[in-house]
Order: sequence, then structure tokens, then C-alpha cells
Amino acid sequence: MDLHAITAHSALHAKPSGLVLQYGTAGFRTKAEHLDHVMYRMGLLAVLRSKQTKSTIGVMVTASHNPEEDNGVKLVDPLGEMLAPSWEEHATSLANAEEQDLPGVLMDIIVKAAVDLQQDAFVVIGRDTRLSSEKLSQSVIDGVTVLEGQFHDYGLVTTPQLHYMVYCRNTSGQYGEATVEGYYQKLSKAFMELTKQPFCSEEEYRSLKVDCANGIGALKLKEMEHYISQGLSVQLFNDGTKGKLNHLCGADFVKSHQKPPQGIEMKSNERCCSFDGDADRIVYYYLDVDGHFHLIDGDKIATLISRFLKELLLEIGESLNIGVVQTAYANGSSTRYLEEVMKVPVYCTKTGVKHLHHKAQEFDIGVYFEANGHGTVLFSKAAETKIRQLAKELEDEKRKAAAKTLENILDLFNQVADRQVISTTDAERQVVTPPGLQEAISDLVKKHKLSRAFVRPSGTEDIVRVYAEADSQENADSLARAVSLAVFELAGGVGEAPPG
Ligand code: G16
Repeated sequence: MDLHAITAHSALHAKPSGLVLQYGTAGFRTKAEHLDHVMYRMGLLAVLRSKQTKSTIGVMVTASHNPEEDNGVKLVDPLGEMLAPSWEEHATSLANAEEQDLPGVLMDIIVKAAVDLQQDAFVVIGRDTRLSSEKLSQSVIDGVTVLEGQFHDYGLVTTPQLHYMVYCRNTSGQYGEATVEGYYQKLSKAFMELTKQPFCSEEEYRSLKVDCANGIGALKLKEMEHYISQGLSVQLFNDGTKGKLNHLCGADFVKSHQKPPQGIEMKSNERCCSFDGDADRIVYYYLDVDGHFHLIDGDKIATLISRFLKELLLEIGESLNIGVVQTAYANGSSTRYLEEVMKVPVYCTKTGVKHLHHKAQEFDIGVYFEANGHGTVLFSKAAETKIRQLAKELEDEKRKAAAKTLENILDLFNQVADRQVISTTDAERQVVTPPGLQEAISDLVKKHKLSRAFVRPSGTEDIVRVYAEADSQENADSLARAVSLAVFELAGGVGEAPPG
């Protein structure tokens, strides 16, 4: 390891003195102009992680749902999952080391994590369509090469595609071919098989309008379109040719405003969906005949998938255990429905795919979705083997068909895997500090029927998120306003108070 070269290159990506950033819900995220040093250092860290795990590591340059001016970076661990928590700490100390301390902090990580420097390293890199992303990914590459790591730059890819590449490379191609083409082939093959179900021949199931948030999803869906066109015709909106990334469109906008994005033409009962800026979230929606908007968010998607999976298992006559994982944002009625009607155990974790993913790994089939549209289904290795075996060996035609459907579902899911004054506990449902805030929220909740509310500092934006639900939209809005006011008063709000 050439410490002199590391320091010399670091000077080209100098850290603004005093700037402190945290590895948040999904990596580092802030204004793009503050991230050059972070990118270089995450290139260094990815090499160390690759040496330590003797595996390929991924680095994705994106700020996902955040505004165009922001950017960010997240590291992808060997099985396509998010970076291990102990390495998040290393990432934070490396990103925040002042220039002169960089070699020392690097050495410290090498010792603490027992990194064998003689080991080879391989890093794959991807980026979204933000103007700042290309230059920032070059800084990652600079960090990788100065530590003599090998790399492959996939250029413009969605976040799920980069996760897929990492997993393919670490399973020596067993999971699929580590190319964008391989990704389309694997997913479209499973999808096309599934569209052979009798109901899929009905016209309404064969078309979908897609709001691409003016992001990478548009480019990639255009590439993928012809692989699936026999089963689904897609019409793209907000494809980045004119609008601004995530502005008045995309999954986050639709979910938080509970209304259609701008730039899409919707007729009643047409099926529509929205991606976010890096295409790792999806929410569906439609207008009914009276023009009312209906959102099928992560909660509903999880419910529909769990129900479908349960029906298939019943048909096959197999009792694999299914568990659903949600966060505090899950609407209370979706949790009740899953537990009481579908008799599926439901677990609540902190916000962040990494937390849900971890919990979902405990089941034969773990369904996890955040209300905002991130999610997937995980099958344990044993469940996967069982399903593939049943699909091959069952003699009863009906049972065999159900097992084959389950096998295709398995292949369809890409299984890869100063607001800080507010601190929380109980999967972020209860405030610990500042004192008095939780009591105020609990009092407000008591005054509203069938209600729930919580607040937490965002891990991706410089804001406090307020969640409220109640028996009607009006009551939920009034509870949200009252809780926001309590936050403003008790957690040191700045500027104008929110309207009470
Ligand atoms: C990221 C995480 C998600 C999380 C979201 C919002 O999404 O991957 O798990 O729900 O941030 O997090 P917070 O409420 O802490 O701001 P994305 O799509 O922005 O990468």
C-alpha cells in the first residue's frame, strides 16, 4: 500500500475542513458539491472491504429520491445486500478524517477489520443520471486504483442492476450473467413465463403506464422493453427528455402527496406506476370511474404478494413459513389485515432496506416492503431448493403448475438483496429525546380516533419526518399538523412555525 500515493491523490479530492457527514439510511447523501472527497474515500474503502471479504463489492453513485442538486453513494456487500453496520462506522470515520489524518484512519480500519492487504480486490461501480454523477464516479475509480484494486465501471445503471451485478459475480455467474443484458434476460424469462397465466391474456393486464421520475429508470426500461413486449406493453412518461429529476413526479412524490405525478395522462382504470430516481422503488395507482385516485403503495404490494404466495403454497400443499416485514410507516390497517385475516406474522423494523432485509432473511419466504415502495421477496436457500424440486418432480398437473409459478416468482425478484436532537426507540415508533415530545404526541394521538403518529429524523435528507394516520383524511391531516407543531416547539424548530 503506497501511503504517499494515497495522500497525493487525496489532495486532488480534498475534504472541506470541518465538514462532518454520516453514513445514513442509504449511505452518504448531501449536496453534490460536498461529495468529491467522500467518493474518493469510498473507492478506498470498497477495496478494503473487497480484500476482507475476498469478494466483489459494489459502489453506487446516486441520491435516489433526493433533488437533482444532491448526490450520494452507497456500498453493496457481497451478496448484493447493503453494507454491514460495522463497516458503516468505518465509512463514517474515513469520510470525516481531516486530510492529514487519512493514512492513520485507513490503517486503523485495516487493523480493526483484519484486512489482508495481499488479497486481490474487485469493485463494480454504477451511477444514476444526475449531472454530477459521472465526475463523482471517476473519483470513486481514483480511490479504487490508488489502492491497486481492479474495477468494472457499469456506467449508467439502476440501483437494483448494480446489486444484481455484485451478486452474480460473487456466485460465479450461478445467479445470472453479470451484464445488463443478463439482467434483462433473467428477469424477462421469469416474467414471460408468469404472463402465461390465463388471466394475463386479458387486455387490461397487458399495458402499464410508467412514470420514470426523469431518471435512470427511463433509459433502462427502454432497453428492457422489447424483452417483455409480448407480455406487457409499457408507455413511458417523465423519461428525462425535458423534466427535472424527481420534480413533481416519481414514487416519493406520488406517495407523499397521494396524487398522480405531473406529466402523465391517466384515464379511469388504467394501470400506472412510478419509479424513483434510481428505480429501486415502485408504487402503483389508478383512477376509478369517478376519477378518484387510488394508491397501491408498498403496504398493499406486500399484502397482495403475500396473499398470492399463500394461495400458491396451499395449491401445492406445502407449508413454508411466510413472514412480512414492515416499518413504522406501514398503515395500521395493512398490518391488521395481514395478521388477523391472512394470519401472517408481521414484524416492524427501523426505516431502511438494510433493516427489513435482515429480518426477512429469518423466514422460508420473507416479504418485505416499505410503504414508500422499496421491497422484495427473499427465499431461503432451503425453500428455493424445495420449490425447484417440486416444480420438477410433482406429478399432479395442478400442483406442478403452482410450483412452477412459484419458481418463476423466485426468479423474478431480484433478491439482493440539527434534526439529530430527536432520537427514537421501538423501531422508531417512540421518541426518546427531546424530553416531553413523546408525551405530547401520545396526548394528541389519544384525541383522534383509530390514530397513530410518530416522528423521526430522516437519514437521507436534512428534515424531520412526521407520520400520522387516523379514521379520515381530515383527521389524519389535523393530527399531522398538531404533531408538527409539537416538534417545532419541543425540538427547537427554526423559522416560521408550521400552521397548527
Ligand atoms: C432510502 C432508503 C429507504 C428509506 C428512504 C427514506 O431510500 O433506502 O430504505 O425508506 O431512504 O429514508 P429516510 O426516511 O431516513 O430519509 P432511497 O430510495 O432514497 O434510496
